[in-house]
Amino acid sequence: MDPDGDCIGSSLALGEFLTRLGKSVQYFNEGPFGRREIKEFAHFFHSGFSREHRRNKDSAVAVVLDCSTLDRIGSLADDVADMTTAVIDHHSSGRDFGDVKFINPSCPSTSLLVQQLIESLGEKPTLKESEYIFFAFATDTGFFRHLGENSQASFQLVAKLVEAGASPRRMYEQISSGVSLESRQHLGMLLNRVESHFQGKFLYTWENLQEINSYGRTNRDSDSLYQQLMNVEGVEILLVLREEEPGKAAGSIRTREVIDAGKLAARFGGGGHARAAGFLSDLSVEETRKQVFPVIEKLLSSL
Ligand SMILES: [Mn+2]
Repeated sequence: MDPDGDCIGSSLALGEFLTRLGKSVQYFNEGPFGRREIKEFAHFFHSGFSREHRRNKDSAVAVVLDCSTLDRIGSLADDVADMTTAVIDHHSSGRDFGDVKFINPSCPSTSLLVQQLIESLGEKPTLKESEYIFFAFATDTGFFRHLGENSQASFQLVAKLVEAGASPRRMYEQISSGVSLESRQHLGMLLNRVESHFQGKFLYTWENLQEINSYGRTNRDSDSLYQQLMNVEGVEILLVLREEEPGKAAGSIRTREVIDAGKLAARFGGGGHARAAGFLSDLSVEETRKQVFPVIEKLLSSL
C-alpha cells in the first residue's frame, strides 16, 4: 500500500520478465497511487483479490516486492497469508514472512535485485524491463544522489540498462516533470515564511489548515521543500509544523549530520530515521512550537 516508484517499477519489471517466460501474471497493490510519478501505472494493478483470483490461489505464487513486513501490503495480506510467498526486498529491518527470500539491504533498490534475478537466469532485461528497473532505481536513489562510495556494482548494473536502451534523460523527465503550478506556489509560501534561529542552525516553517486545504494536499511537495531548505548554509535542523487537523499539529524534522532526527521526534511521541523523522501533537501549531523550540535550542547549544 501507498507504493513508491521502486515498488511499482520492480513489480512491473518482474511481471514483464515472468510473462516473457510464459507465466501468467497479475499485479496487486492497494494504493493509493498518490505519488505523481507512479500515477500512470495505477491501471496495471488490482487493489484486491476478486472471487476468481481467490479460486486460482492454489495454483499461484505470491511475490511481495519492496516490503519489509507483510502488513505493508495492507488488506491484501489476508489473501496472501496462506499462499506460497516469495519476498524480494532491500530494507534492513522487519520481515518475518515469506517461503523464499531474496533480500539484500546493501542494494539501493529492489529493482536492481530483480535485474540480478533476471541475469542469474542467463537472460538480459528487455528495453521495457530496463526502463522499469531504471525508473525504480532512480526514484529510490534520488536519481543517484543517495549513492555513496562502494556503489560501483550499482553503476555496473545500471550501465546494462542503458545499454538495453533506457535513457537517463527520459527517465529524469518522467520522474520530475508534470508538477502543478499550485505545488510551486505552495512551496513559495512555505519558503517565504521560513524563520532562521540559533545562528542559522535551525530553520522553521509552518502552515495552517486553511492553507493546506486551499493549496490541496495532492499539491504538497515535501521532498522539494526539505531539499531546498537542507541545502541552506549552516543549517542543522529543519522543522515543519502543519495543522493537519483543527488544533493539532504534525511535525516533520530533517537533520543534517550531527543530530538524530528520530531521537528528537521520539521526545514528542514520534519517531523515524536518523536524518528524517516526524511526530504528531495534540497541541496547536503555536503551542507545539513553544514546546519544541527550547528542546532544539538546548540540542544546538550542546554542539
Ligand atoms: Mn525500495
